[in-house]
Amino acid sequence: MSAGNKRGAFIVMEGLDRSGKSTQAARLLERLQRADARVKLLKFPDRTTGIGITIDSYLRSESELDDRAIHLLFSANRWELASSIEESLRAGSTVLCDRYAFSGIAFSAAKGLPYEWCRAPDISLPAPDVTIFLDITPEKAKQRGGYGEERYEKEEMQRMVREVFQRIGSETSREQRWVVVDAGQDIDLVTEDIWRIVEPLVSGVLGPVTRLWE
Ligand code: NYM
Ligand code: MG
Repeated sequence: MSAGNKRGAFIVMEGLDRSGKSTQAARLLERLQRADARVKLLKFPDRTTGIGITIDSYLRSESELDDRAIHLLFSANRWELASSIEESLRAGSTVLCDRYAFSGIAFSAAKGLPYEWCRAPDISLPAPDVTIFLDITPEKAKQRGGYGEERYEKEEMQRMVREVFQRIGSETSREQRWVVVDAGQDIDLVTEDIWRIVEPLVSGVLGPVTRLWE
């Protein structure tokens, strides 16, 4: 990162299950490391923390939890890492995040919880400088070898999740950019589209870290 009062960029990747998000995040990490050594890759849910272990057990259907309780745990899992995200950004690292608060809203609202209720616990989290939404139809996602065993990995559910993601995108402010990338195209073209969005941010961004929906 160049000198001056720049901080690291906060980049979030979102999408349906099987949208290719984790593959693209890994490719982007590698490319960022070549361009700028200081980059951190995070993934939500972070299944390694105490809260994350509870979430993991729920996702694998090894335990049951009230819809609102699990929603709040997903949010708490972000809050427990919020200050370290901010510190990394201020220290000049690029932070790349595989899923964030938008997944929290999309999956819980798709289950039928009220949209505004779902958004509330994530208000004031560090806001991404850009969110890249890897858009794929649920039909196409399903063709990619089918879904795994985890909760939510069903075509009908994914269809509703996509609709909520589209609503989130339409309501995101200009400053907190939401960029849609066609994730149904050739994997290398997706990588190139993502790089075109991220490359201008590699040298860091000016101004303080903003907060979600404030
Ligand atoms: N998920 C993820 C939620 O329901 N709420 C959240 O806040 C987050 C971050 O967890 N189907 C869901 C989306 C996924 C699942 O994520 C696990 P992944 O990226 O498939 O490991
Ligand atoms: Mg998944």
